[in-house]
Amino acid sequence: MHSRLSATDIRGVVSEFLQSYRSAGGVRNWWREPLLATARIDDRFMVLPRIASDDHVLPWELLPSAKTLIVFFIPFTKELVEENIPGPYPCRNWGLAYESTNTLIAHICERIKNYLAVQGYLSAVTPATHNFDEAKLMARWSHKHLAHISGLGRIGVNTQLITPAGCAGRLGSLVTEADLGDSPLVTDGELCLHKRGEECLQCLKRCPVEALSEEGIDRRKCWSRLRYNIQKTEQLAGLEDSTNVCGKCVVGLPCSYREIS
Ligand code: B12
Ligand code: SF4
Ligand code: SF4
Repeated sequence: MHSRLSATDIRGVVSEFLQSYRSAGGVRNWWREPLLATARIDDRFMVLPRIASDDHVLPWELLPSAKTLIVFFIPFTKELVEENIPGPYPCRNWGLAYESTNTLIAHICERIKNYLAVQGYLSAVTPATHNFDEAKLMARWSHKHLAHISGLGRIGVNTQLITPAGCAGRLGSLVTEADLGDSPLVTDGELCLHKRGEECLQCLKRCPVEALSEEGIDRRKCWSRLRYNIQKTEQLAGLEDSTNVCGKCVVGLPCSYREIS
């Protein structure tokens, strides 16, 4: 059965799913309402190997019949964002939310995929993370860059995607045969104050290992810190070894958190 679908339908599916996921019990709620954008698959994606990893996968390599990219951002609650501000190490809840949000992203992708399958469309999903080359510290499928192309947000000096709800949260994406068209949330201009020509650069000062500069990120420095945090800090003791967290450069900043109606 093929019917006319739009990004609004998918937003509804995600919102309903999150509501029942939260109320099912057994999971702590670290999340606000997700933001979602779609982009028709066309030549815009050809830029990916130039602006992200040079071997970045193109949407049609994931699913040859793909017509649309769907990308979503799950913003963290104000309480969690504020709890991660003090000190040089992440709070335990930041680590717990990392694990729990990766699981949630996988469930949301599956929910969208199943919903579209019922309408007669195939989809191909990708994981939230842990799909990167540890030598290059780059992924062949970068949600952040896909989100930039789709207009879900813009990349800030902190090298994170800033959305209309802020940058503290996590991203997921998938491709589908359904033609949902373009539905950007940000169409022009930057969301990062510095990139807009205003005074800021506060993110640079927040990094405990000086991994950030105006030129970008020293991935290796950041990675060493994330590994140190999970292996040596008391706050994260007992969490999965793959809990790669710090996040000081996404909290306590003018771009961290924005209320959305
Ligand atoms: C590898 C990786 C890392 C590496 C590299 C980080 C990085 N900046 O890319 C390390 C281990 C350091 C890392 C750290 C963190 N990560 Co990480 N990581 C990834 C992963 C797996 C791939 C990212 C990737 O391929 N980067 C590629 C390179 C090229 O990105 P880049 O250097 O930032 O890109 C620059 C160029 O594109 C350049 N550029 C040049 N020309 C042009 C032209 C245009 C038009 C544009 C747009 C850009 C551009 O500008 C960019 C910024 O400088 C993704 C998951 C995924 N599969 O997408 C998560 C991901 C990026 N990480 C995430 C997070 C949250 C973190 C941490 C906060 C850890 C934590 N959870 O506490 C830190 C933040 C560090 C930081 N400030 O970036 C989130 C980001 C959410 C967001 N709001 O953007 C992601 C998307 C995971 C998820 N599913 O949500 N991560
Ligand atoms: S802290 Fe300021 S300079 Fe850094 S990313 Fe956010 S808005 Fe941009
Ligand atoms: S995650 Fe931590 S170590 Fe990495 S760039 Fe951000 S503040 Fe620096």
